[in-house]
Amino acid sequence: MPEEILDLDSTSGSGIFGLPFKESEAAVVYLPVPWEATVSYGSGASKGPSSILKASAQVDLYDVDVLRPYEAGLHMLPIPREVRSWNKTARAAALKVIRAGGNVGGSRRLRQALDTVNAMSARLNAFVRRRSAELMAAGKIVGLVGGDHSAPYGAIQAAIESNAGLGLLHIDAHHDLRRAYEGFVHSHASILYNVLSDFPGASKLVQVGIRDFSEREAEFAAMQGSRVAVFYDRDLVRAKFSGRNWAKLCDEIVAELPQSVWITFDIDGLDPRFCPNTGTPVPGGLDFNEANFLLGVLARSGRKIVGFDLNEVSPGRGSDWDANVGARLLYKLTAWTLASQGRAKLR
Ligand SMILES: [Mn+2]
Repeated sequence: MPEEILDLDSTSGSGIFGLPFKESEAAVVYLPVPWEATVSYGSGASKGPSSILKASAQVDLYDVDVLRPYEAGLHMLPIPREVRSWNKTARAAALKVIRAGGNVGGSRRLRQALDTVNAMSARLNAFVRRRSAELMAAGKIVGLVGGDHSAPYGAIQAAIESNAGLGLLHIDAHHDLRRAYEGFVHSHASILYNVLSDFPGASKLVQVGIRDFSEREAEFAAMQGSRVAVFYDRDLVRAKFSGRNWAKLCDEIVAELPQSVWITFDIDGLDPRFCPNTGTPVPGGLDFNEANFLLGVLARSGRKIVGFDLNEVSPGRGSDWDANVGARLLYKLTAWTLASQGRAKLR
């Protein structure tokens, strides 16, 4: 559908990116997950989906990398009410545990609160897995929009179950390899630990931009052998400072990935000037253009991006900058994913 037929001007504001597509007409369906039960520092990630939806209206649909990616149809599902409700219950319980420093000790009250959080997380994961699997079975590309980084666990599970030998490209400031951070089994800081431990079908994890982590996490990553490849921010920066170019580094990163890839993107993998209000910002990180270039190298490599998640976008008070960047990143993730599947053409 060329722009004239879509009549984009008259439909602006109707759906994500101002597009008119219904779920049935869309190749890409965004699953919004307003969840931030276990955030440990700054809050606001549960407003990620609504703020990205709002900011998406001002993203120009013309894309310099991919020819008319919107023609495949892009649709965001309504924000699930049950998730909002579970998040509220789980967050209230989690705060009790967090205020006690994650130390439940012999307190029955705190033990109950911890059990509530873990039970709600399990419920969320089952919901996200079921909805993702339904969409994938209907031939949709799933783009999960968090939420904190624990939100996509069920979507990653569904992707692993329907794609043999799936690899994960993980862009983040953090390893997210902590076991039950603050006692929460499904903490935002534990997602990749859980994915590696729970799903033997995850054949490979490639982490990029990592720069704030514990010794135990680094040891855990190293212990996984060839199943995990880490491109620490410090090492990428040193390589660049010594004259290696980003294109070559991207080739090295992509070479670690198998044929089918899920992208799990924590916005804090970017330099915090692109996400000043994210929950756990860390200096350093990727430039927006570096991240986009890396996605392009992946899409052009002949590998298939089967789906993706974008997390930890948190709107600031009185500023839509974080949501603006989030919406633009969501569009780029979508465009490269479609191109990698031959459902949109590279320019
Ligand atoms: Mn993360």
